Amino acid sequence: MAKKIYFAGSIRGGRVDAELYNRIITYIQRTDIVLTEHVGKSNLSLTEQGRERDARIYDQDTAWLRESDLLIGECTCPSLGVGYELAYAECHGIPCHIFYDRTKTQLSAMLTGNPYFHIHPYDHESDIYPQLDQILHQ
Ligand code: 6K6
Repeated sequence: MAKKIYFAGSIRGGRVDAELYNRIITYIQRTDIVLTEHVGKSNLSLTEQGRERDARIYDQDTAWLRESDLLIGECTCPSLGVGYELAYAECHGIPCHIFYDRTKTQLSAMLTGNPYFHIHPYDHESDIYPQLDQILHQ
């Protein structure tokens, strides 16, 4: 059965990897359901929406997190929101897989130091997809 995937990637933390997020999301969608397809879109609004609209984003995203089968995060570009989502997913017992390009960044010790998280450093984007196959089809 298709899994529900919460894909997490930087939005206000910076959109340098938005096209990569989109490729990963498209890859996952070949077999499974991505609840957060918007994270890979190039035209999304980065500006603060005001407390009320941001509250709706928070409510929707945390509801999606609670119903997801697993979280897949691309964490090369640091993001407070993604860090929060990872902690929220851990609190709700949702398995978390974290990818990052080790030639571009070092991950926070708060992630690499937590044995709850499955950490997947990669050197090339092409390394990501076989690992996704294993995660999604195990
Ligand atoms: C509208 C359409 C697309 O995006 C919007 C408005 N913003 C957000 N919508 C949905 N989820 C968001 C939005 N901003 C942040 N998030 C969530 O936080 C996503 O699930 C990302 O994984 C994460 C990014 O956090 P920041 O701190 O980099 O923004």
